[in-house]
Amino acid sequence: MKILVTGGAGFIGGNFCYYMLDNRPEYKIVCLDKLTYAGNLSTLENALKNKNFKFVKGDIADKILVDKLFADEKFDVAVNFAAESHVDRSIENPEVFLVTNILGTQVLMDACRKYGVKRYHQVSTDEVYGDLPLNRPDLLFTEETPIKTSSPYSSSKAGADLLVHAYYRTYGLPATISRCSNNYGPYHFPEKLIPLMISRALANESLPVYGDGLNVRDWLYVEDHCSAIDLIIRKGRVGEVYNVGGHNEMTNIDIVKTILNELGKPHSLITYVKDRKGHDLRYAIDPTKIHNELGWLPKTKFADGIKKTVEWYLQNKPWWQSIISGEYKNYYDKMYNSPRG
Ligand code: NAD
Ligand code: TDX
Repeated sequence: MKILVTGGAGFIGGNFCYYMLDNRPEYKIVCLDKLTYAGNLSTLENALKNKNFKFVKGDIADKILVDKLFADEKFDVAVNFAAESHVDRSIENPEVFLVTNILGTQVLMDACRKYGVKRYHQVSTDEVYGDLPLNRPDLLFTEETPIKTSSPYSSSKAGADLLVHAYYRTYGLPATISRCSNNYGPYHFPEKLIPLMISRALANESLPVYGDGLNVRDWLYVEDHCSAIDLIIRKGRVGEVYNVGGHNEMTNIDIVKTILNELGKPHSLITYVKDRKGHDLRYAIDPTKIHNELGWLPKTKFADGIKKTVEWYLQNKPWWQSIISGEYKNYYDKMYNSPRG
């Protein structure tokens, strides 16, 4: 079995490579990644020592490169994690989101059709469903919830999902889609809420909470997302969407306070800043379908997962310190220290 993993130098794709190398030692993995600002080869340092793992630098939207890779490697399965993934960046510059997230998906699926790949899996997000009201805890996203996006990022992911469905329906491409809630864990790029707050708290810097901090996200430990994708590619039904989440809704401010408490840092570091434009209020996944059909259940409780995550950032300072000292510093200064027009 040979799997293409795109975006494997990023957060979830990297964790998925390790998950598969550990749990499916009979599989061969080829990772295709453009190494954008969010891609980090040091994430794959240990994977690169494994004879079942190979890294190829390249763009999923590069037709010629992708075609040659598929011709050479003869993949059984392709799992597409590669994406521009940060909502705030999509608000500043939508174009690259459309190119990578939509056209890149098309290029990969065309190659899957041409070379008869047995399964194409699209890693999507709960953000395609838009948001839920804060005062209706009874409402959850199911696979039947209409697509209704808020940001250029979520619109590009929704566009890709629709294209995947069209390739299944029109060409019979054996495709599946997973829509997961917010992930957290090792190798998470420090522009996202949890690693941003950990890295800034450790430096005794202010923690920028958008708006009133009461927006709700549904957090899942990254390894549980990886186990769901592994199940879907082996046992999921083609043409189907599977929601992935562990019923763990928390307000942003509670997340930030939990991190400060874990690190023994004062709550006075919290600074309320201008809200994100179009900021989604609440995400909450109903994972009944993947549980009933495939028997998936998350293993890691938030209280344990956040401890493990904080510990990982304490033990792996060189990984994130090299990121925040580079180009990322200019991004932070631009995004947070100048008014959002
Ligand atoms: P990430 O930003 O950490 O990593 C993305 C990776 O894709 C990087 O290694 C980057 O170099 C690579 N990449 C970007 N453009 C590329 C291109 N054109 N060609 C090849 N490689 C390219 O993202 P992540 O948080 O790991 O998210 C992975 C996937 O999971 C995305 O599709 C995202 O939409 C989805 N998702 C993320 C979350 C979350 O909480 N992070 C939740 C649900 C779904
Ligand atoms: O500095 C910040 N302050 C803040 O209050 C940042 C970066 C975020 N936030 C808030 C915004 C959100 O309500 O925290 C929440 C989480 O923000 P992000 O980490 O940017 O994640 P989110 O916008 O929820 O999107 C994430 O989950 C779905 C991923 O980045 C997406 O790729 C995934 O699809």
